[in-house]
Amino acid sequence: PTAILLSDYTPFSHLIDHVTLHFTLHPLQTRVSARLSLRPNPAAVQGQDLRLDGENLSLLSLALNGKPLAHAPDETGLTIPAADLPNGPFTLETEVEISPQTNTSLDGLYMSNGMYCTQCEAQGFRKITFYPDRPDVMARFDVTMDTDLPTQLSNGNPTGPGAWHDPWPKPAYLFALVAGDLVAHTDHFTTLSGRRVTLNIYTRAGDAHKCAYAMDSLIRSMRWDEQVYGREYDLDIFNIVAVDDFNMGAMENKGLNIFNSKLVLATPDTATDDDYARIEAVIAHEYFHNWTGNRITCRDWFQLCLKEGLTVYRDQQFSGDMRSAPVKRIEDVLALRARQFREDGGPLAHAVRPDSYVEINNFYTATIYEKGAEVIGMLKTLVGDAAYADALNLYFTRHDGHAATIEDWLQVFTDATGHDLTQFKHWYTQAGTPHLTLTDDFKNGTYTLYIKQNNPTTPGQPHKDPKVIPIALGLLSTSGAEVLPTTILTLTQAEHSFEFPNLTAKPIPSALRGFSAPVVLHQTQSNTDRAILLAHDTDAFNKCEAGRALAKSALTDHILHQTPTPHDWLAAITAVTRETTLDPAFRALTLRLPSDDDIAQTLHASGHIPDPAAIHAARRTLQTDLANHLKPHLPSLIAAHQTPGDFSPSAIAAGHRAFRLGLLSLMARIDTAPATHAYQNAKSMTEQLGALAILLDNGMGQPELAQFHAQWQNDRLVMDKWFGLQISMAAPDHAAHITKFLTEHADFDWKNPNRFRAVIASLAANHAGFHHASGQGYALLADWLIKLDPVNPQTAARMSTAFETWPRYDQTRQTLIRNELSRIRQTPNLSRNLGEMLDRMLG
Ligand code: DPP
Ligand code: ZN
Repeated sequence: PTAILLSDYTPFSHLIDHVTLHFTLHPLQTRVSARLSLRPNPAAVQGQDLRLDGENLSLLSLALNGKPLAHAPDETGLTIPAADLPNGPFTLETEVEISPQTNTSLDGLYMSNGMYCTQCEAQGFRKITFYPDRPDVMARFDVTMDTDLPTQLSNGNPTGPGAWHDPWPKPAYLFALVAGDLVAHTDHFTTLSGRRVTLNIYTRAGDAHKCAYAMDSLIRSMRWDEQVYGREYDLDIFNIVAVDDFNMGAMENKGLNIFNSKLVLATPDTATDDDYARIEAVIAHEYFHNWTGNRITCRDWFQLCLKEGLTVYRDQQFSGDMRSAPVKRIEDVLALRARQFREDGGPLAHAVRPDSYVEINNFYTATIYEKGAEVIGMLKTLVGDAAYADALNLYFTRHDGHAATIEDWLQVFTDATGHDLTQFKHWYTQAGTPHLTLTDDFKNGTYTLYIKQNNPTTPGQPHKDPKVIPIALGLLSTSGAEVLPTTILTLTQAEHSFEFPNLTAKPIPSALRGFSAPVVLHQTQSNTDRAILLAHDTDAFNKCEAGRALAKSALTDHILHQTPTPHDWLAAITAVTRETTLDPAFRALTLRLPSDDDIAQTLHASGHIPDPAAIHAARRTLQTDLANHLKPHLPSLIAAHQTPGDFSPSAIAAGHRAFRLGLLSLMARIDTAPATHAYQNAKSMTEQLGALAILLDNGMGQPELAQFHAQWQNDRLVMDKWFGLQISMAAPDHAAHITKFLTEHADFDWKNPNRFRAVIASLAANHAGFHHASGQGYALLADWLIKLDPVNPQTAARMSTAFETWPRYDQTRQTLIRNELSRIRQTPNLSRNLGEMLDRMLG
C-alpha cells in the first residue's frame, strides 16, 4: 500500500453540478442508480481522464449522455478515458449493485438490526456508487428510495415520501441514507431570523422515551451557535438517528446526523452523569459541524483538523458555558494528557496536519481533534477574544461553500488581526509535545523567570523549530495573595527570561494557568509552595494542578524510594475536601489520584522505566493513607452530599454525585458497608454503577454484579457497562482471565463495536492488568485484533493503539509486545488500516 502525500494534491478534473441517486433497497441486492451532471473543472489540467472511486460495486450499466459505455471497473474504481469525454457539460449514469447485509465494516451502506444506514466519512461513499470520493468535490444531491420500511431519510429537505433534496453543495462524505422502522421524538426550533425548523430524533420503538436530554442539548446547541458565533441553521428539518452498530461516536451528515445510540439515549436509571455530559457535547459537536465542516469543508483529508479541531474547540466552549467552565477545562486537559500526550510521545506521533497517510481512517486521532482544538485556543489567547471573533466572521464569509485548507484558516487570522502566523504554523506541521523547563531567581526586589523550550523528535521529524507558546502566568506571595494577576508571556525562542521588578519577597509562580498551551511543564516546586497554590491560586486549573503535582510527587517518591505518604499532601487534600465554598465537582477532581497510565507517562518522561505493578500498589497505598487521614470527616461529608429529590442531570447535581462517590471510594478502603448501602439505595445509574465499581475495586460486589445483570440484561447499553466494569476494576492478576471469560459469555457480541470496546478496551484501560508480566493481556488483545480485522478493520486499527506505549516499558515487556505486533503483522490479508498501524508501531 502506498502513502498518499499532501504535496501530491491536485484539483479534480471535473466539477459536479448535480447528483441524482435512486436506491432500491434490498439486504443482499441493493441497486443504486446515479446520474452525475459534470463539466470540466476550469481550475484543473484540461483533457484528463475521468477517474471515479468505487469499491466492492457490481457495475450493471454505464452511460454517458445516454449512450452506453463498455468500460470495466478495476479494484478501486472506474476510468472514463479523456477520448470519450465531451469538452463541455455532460451526464454520466451508472447502476450498481451492493450488499448492505454482508457489509460488516460499518462503512458505506450497511444494516444494523434490520435498519439500513450509512457511514461515508472518510471514504465510505465509494462503497455505494462510483464517484470522485474526495472532499473538494461538492455537489447538490437529490435522493429517492424504494423500500417497504416506513422511515426513509436522507440529507436536506423532504420533497415527498422517501424523496430528499439538499440545496447545499456538499462533499460525498456528508451523504447519508437511513431506512427503517423507527419512531421520532419531535420538537421545533425557531432560528434567529424566525424560521421554524422541525427537529427529530429517530430511534427503535422501545427507545423513544430516552431522547429528551439529547433533544434539549440540540436546542441549546442551536441557540448557542447563534448567540456566540452568529451561525444559523439552514434547512427546514434537522434529523438525528440513533444506531446500535457504529464505529465512531457520531457523524455530522448534512441535515441527517447519525449517532452511536450510546450518545443519544439517556434516562437517569440507564445513563451515568458522564454519559449525559458526553451526549450534550457530541450532540453539540455534530450540530456545530454544520458550519465548521459542512458549509466550510476540507480541501483534502490532510486538512481534517480544520473542521475537527475547530469543532472540538467550539463544543468545549459550549460545554464550559453550559456547565462549570473551570471544571470542564480541567477534565479536557486530563483527557488531552491521557490520550494526546500519550500519542505524541510514542511511535504514532503525527502532526495536527499530517503530510502523508496510508489509511485516512487511522488519523481520526486525539492529535487531530484535541490538539487541534488546543491550537485554536492558543490562537485565541494570542490575538485576543475580539480579534478571534473578527477572524471567525471573516472565515465564515470568505470560505462559505468552499473546501478550505489550514493556509486559508491562518490567512484569515492574519488578514483580520494583522498577526504574522508563520511561526505559529509549526503547531500544525510539527508533531510532538514541547517540554518547558522553568527556573527562577530573586535579587534586589526583581523576580526573574527563565523558560527553556525543548521539542523532542518524533517519527520522521528529527528537526523541530521552537514554537510560539503563550504562557499565562500569575504570581502569588507566600501568604497566598496574588501579587501579579494573569499575564500572557509569549515564547518564540528556545530560551527566554522575564523580569518582574518591585517585589518585596520571592513570589510563587503559577505558570500555564488554564493550561494555556499543550506542553509538559518541568519546574522544581516545593511541596510547601504547591500546598499554597492548592489553597490560594485564583486560577482553578492551576489550583487543581497543584494538588495533582503533590499527589504525583508523593506517588513517584513512593514508587522510586519507598517514601511514606507525605503529610503535606494529606493535609492539603483534606483541607480542599472539607472546603464547603468549593464546587463539589472541583473537589471530586482534586480527590482523584492520577491514573496508573498517567503515572507511567510521568515516570517515563523523567527518565524512569515504569513498573505497572508497583504503580498500582503505590496508588492503592496512597488511597488508603488518604482514607485513614480523612476518616473522621468521611461519614458527615458522605451524608452531606446526598442529592435529594428528583434526579437532575445538571452539572451541579452531577458534581455532588461525583464527590460523594469519591468519598465512598475512600471510605471503602476502611469499610465497604457504606458502598454496599449506596448500591442498594441508588437512584440513578451514576450511583448504581459507581457503587458497584467501588465494591469490585475492593474485591467485593459479586452478588451486586449478579443483581445488576438480572436487572439490566435486556438493555444493550447498560450491559456494555456491566461487561466493561468487571474488567476495568479487576485486580491485575485476574484482568486477562476475566476478559477471556467474558469473551465467552453468550452476550458477547463481538461484531458490535460498543460491546467489543466495552470488553477489549477495558482490558487495555486496566494498566496493571494489561501490562501484567505474564504477557497474557498482550496476547489476548492480539488474538482479538486478528479476529476482528477481516470483519471491521476500522475498529481493529483503533483498538491497536493500546500497544502504542510499548517503548515506555522494560525490555521484557517491550519484547512481549513487539512479538505480538509482529504476529499480527504476519496474518495473511491484513487490512490496510491495521497494517499501517502495525508498521508505524513497529517502526
Ligand atoms: N466527523 C465525525 C466527528 O468528528 C467523525 N467521523 O464527529
Ligand atoms: Zn467532528
